[in-house]
Amino acid sequence: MRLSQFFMPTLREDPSEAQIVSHKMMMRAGMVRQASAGIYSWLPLGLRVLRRVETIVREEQDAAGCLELLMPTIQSADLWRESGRYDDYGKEMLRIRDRHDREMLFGPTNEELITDIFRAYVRSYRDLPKLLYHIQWKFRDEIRPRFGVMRGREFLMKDSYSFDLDFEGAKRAYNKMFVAYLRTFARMGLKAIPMRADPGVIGGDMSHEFIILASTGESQVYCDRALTERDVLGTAVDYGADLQTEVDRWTTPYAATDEMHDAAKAAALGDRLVEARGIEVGHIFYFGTKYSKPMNATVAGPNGEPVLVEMGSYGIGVSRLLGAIIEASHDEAGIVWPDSVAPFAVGLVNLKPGDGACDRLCDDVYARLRKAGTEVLYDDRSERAGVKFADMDLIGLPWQVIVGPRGAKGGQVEVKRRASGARDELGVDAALARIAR
Ligand code: 5CA
Repeated sequence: MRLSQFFMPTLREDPSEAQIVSHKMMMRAGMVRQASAGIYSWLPLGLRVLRRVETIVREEQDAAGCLELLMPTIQSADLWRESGRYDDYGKEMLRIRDRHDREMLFGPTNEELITDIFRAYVRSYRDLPKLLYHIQWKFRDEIRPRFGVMRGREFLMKDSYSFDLDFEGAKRAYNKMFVAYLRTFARMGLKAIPMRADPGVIGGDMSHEFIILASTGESQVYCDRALTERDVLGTAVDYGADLQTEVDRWTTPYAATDEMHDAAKAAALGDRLVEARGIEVGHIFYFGTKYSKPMNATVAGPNGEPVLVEMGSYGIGVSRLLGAIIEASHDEAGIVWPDSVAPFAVGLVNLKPGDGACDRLCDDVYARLRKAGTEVLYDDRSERAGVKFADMDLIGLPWQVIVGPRGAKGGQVEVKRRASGARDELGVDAALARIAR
């Protein structure tokens, strides 16, 4: 992609409304634009990252044996009356009337709708277990939307739902999702710590939040220092492993959110106790028959009698993750995208467009990178070098290839790794080999 033809409206100054670094940088990099409070348009650069994050989430759900479907954003109030949540949900639910004066709503989550789909088709315990998910926009009329995409009113969520015959089955599904979450966040370069959580309005009695520690986080958390020091990236557990052992390994050290905080247990940790702020990027719940009972979702059990299905739900804040990744990975100059979610792998900077040697060398590098299937953003604009460097650092692509008139004559380019700042003067072949590594 040539930057001269791209649409990336970067800003020199921090927007005044942005309070935390991820919000500032997303605005400055031209990733999103606020449409109204807590509602954002995704500009091309932001959308590319959102898609990357979504793809990792999807691949890990698929790997866990979860089946993707797609439910609508607009739901009928009737289903929510059946579960009893239509009144409980309060002002956070955006309620709408259609032209026939029927009560509708913009879905804040999908337990009711998925339970309705399940009960319409699934008849026998032999059809269990079932694990279904979708990735869809949600709306919650948050009282204080803030921090950009971190606490939006409209936001993209991955939500999965499990259906099992008994508690043991439900626990297996819960453990599968637990492990899928460890893998998902690790692939994004995030250290996400599972913490005992309050199931809240979703209900139930087994629940974990996955938390990224960050001083700007909205959640107060308490945990054993050992957890913060663990190398989360090493937990690429596969589903052949004993999942219960894996889950126990991650949940035995003390880690809890504010509501579940146990002062006595925490005190026992002594100076190993970490009190910190965190960003909730995922939340998993087991809630048994909380929805299947009022909505009468049953299957015929082994002896022919109807059995209420045991359920759980499992959410990931897909759009929130962009903010969380930036909070976890940036420096003074801008964002430092992990390779796995970067909008382009390489930024190619032509310091002197119009100079024959620079143009030829850039065209060559650009063509060869594209041929190798590497996504590259080519800054071919006639801007000052300082502007180009600042923009490139701000948007945080993992590699920069910088081509200036002096080096270009001798066929040399500069390769810079954004994360470390390490730079090398290399010939084109060596530069391409370095990036491909
Ligand atoms: N039905 C359950 C699980 S599928 C549920 O809705 N869980 S939740 O309320 O915890 O939301 C799941 C995830 O969505 C959260 O962990 C968080 O990462 C994200 N999320 C929730 N509210 C917002 C919001 N206002 N803005 C951005 N992300 C949000």
